[in-house]
Amino acid sequence: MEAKVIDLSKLRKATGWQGTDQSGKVNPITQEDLSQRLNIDQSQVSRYENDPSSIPLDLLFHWLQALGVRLEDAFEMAGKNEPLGINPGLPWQKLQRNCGLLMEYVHGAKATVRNFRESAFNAESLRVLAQELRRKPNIVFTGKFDSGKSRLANGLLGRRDLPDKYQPATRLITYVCHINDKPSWLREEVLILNRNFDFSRDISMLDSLSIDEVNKNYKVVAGNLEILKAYGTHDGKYSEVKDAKYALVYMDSPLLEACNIVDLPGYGASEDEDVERAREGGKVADILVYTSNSTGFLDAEDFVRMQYEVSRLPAFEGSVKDYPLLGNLYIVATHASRDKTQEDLDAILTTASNRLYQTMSETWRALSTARGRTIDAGVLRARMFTYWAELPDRRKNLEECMTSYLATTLPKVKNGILDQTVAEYKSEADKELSARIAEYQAIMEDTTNAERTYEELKRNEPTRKKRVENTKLNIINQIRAHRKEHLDELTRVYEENLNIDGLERLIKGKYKEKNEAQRYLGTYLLDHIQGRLSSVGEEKAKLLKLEIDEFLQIYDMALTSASADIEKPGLSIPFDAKGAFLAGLTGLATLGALSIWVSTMGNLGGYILAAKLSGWLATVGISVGGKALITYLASIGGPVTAGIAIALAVAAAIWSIFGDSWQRRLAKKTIDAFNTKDVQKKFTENINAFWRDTEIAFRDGAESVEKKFMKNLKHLDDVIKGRISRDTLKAKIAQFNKVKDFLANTPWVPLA
Ligand SMILES: Nc1nc2c(ncn2[C@@H]2O[C@H](COP(=O)(O)OP(=O)(O)OP(=O)(O)O)[C@@H](O)[C@H]2O)c(=O)[nH]1
Ligand SMILES: [Mg+2]
Repeated sequence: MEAKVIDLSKLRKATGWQGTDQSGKVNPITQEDLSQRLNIDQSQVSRYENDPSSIPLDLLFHWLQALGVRLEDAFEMAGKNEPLGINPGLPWQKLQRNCGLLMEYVHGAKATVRNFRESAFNAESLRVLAQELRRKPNIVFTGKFDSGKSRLANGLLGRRDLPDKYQPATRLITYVCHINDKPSWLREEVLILNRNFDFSRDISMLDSLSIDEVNKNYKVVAGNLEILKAYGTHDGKYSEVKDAKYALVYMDSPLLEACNIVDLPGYGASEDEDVERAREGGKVADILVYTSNSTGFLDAEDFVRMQYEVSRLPAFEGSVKDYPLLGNLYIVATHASRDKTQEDLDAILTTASNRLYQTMSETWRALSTARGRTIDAGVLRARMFTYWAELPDRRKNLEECMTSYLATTLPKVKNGILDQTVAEYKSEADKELSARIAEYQAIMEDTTNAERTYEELKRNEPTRKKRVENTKLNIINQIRAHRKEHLDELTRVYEENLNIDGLERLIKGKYKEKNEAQRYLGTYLLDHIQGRLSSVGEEKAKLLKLEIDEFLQIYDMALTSASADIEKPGLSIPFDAKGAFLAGLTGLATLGALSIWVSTMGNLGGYILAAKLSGWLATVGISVGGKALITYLASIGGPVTAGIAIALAVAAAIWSIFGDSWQRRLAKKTIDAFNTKDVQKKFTENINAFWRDTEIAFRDGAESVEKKFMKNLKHLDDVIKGRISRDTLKAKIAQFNKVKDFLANTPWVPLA
């Protein structure tokens, strides 16, 4: 039998927590503390830790008792039971094969097809589609610093390659992928990138970058896993290299066959660079793991952070009947060691889920609407898990749930969505290209008729222009009216919620314990105010969407009414007003209320995947490949929130009170905190910015449609007036037909 030696030093550090100090840092028990507990000299503790095989058996038993560890657990901690990682199998194998075939198909296309750009449906957009479809889901690890994110990620990977240690460790947004997914231009296992890299936009398109581009714009250094320690941790050798922002890491692990991992820097008490990075990394999450130490599990700060992350998580509910509600959210109580009994842990999680539900009631209400099912405290409880690497029973539930989610649940949902997306792309392509072909054919076959239609169209131009101008003006006025009403709503919500008597009543009704009220009241109020403002904003955004659709119809109608008078409708002029409007928005970083318009454009259709739109959508915070797109306003583009910084400042300002009945004092204090932290001003600024962004986005979109329309008109003019010859027309028709056939024959074996 192999002799087992217990690593006593590791054991002491891993189990003997002395709690946390004021900065939130976890302190392990020291050698001195242990020597006192054992009533021996510190030098002896040191000696046995250096040479554990020499410890007498009776001392070993006392030793374990002093640390509160059972013998079998001690062996586990000594390395025997290091997690081997989870293995969801190869859930995307069929998909990868499909996408591989698609890529080959595009590569093999004839030059005439490959270079065709007269429609958004072309070989290039098919290639971008394939690239987007084959992207593996991203699991993002987030939570406060030192809460065990990296250690948990390591445990699930079955490796210890991500640096995990006491001090705030992770410094870079660390993107971990399977070694086989390494882009062909990269030789090394680890690549450190600088801040020029646009993570949410570029990460799924690594393959289309070139080594020259990377070297010139993004690369800081490349190397092996040692590089990750040197650049990726706060006390690493090159931690002061300010330029380094991201680490791409390629390694071998069964988990990485099923997903990519994003390990983020932790949230600290203040809004520093790590926090900003944590937030940026969260954008690409398909699955979110939120870690919090089971000692002090989920405080008000965690609530604020989690709310933000969960709101923007893609919703897959509704696509598949037995999909677990909030199935892509894992809230993990880390450090679930033997210090705590199973009963302790159960109680901790249950209390936390009730509190989380009650404090963030508006958030859950809105998410329930967005996801079509009711989220209550029980649902939240079911999304909570424990973890301690050394104890299989404390990690089993998480490991099993995540494995089956990745192996079965998610592929089932995604495969359906992917099949549908490809089918839609093909049918949209066929529709649009056929219409263009018919248009050219009509012109060729019946010139007089085409000319008459065109003349009619020209005659209608002044009327159309006037209608466009009027409607545009009307919409802009409405946007301004919405803004004013939105601000009025803020004043009303504020007066209703922040008066002493009302607040005192609320506190009496809602909280029994002073301590609890103090901790959670500020967060509850902010959530409440935000919820009201968001739902008002969402209603307005939906009204605006209807107006915009009507506005775009003017363009469609200009074309149909032009050919309506003619007995034989020979000429139909396809014009993609929506696509043109959308194209006008793509340069913008925020869309205000127009996020709703974009998000309800249907399940991708042809527009969204054409060109590089998918990357842009990620940039403005709309995720592609969710249940369609997200419609909950707070989750897209500019959420109407006071901002995390202010929420934390308010919460902190309320935490110390003295004087009258505590409820009344707390009410006063809370109102003071809201006032001194300028919460109302902050909300006002955000509402103003939201509607300003909306107006800018609308103007840009409208301008883009008009330009495109005029360009089409000009093209039509050229064709009809014979400036484009019949031979050119014939060649065009032939070319369109080739592309149409090419896209119609796109290879795709149904996945679902
Ligand atoms: N033994 C043991 N130690 C753990 C476990 N989880 C976390 N720790 C320890 O707790 C400390 C913090 O864990 P990390 O994984 O580095 O925490 P983090 O959240 O990644 O921290 P930052 O990167 O600073 O945000 C490290 O010393 C870990 O080794 C566990 O399951 N078992
Ligand atoms: Mg870390």
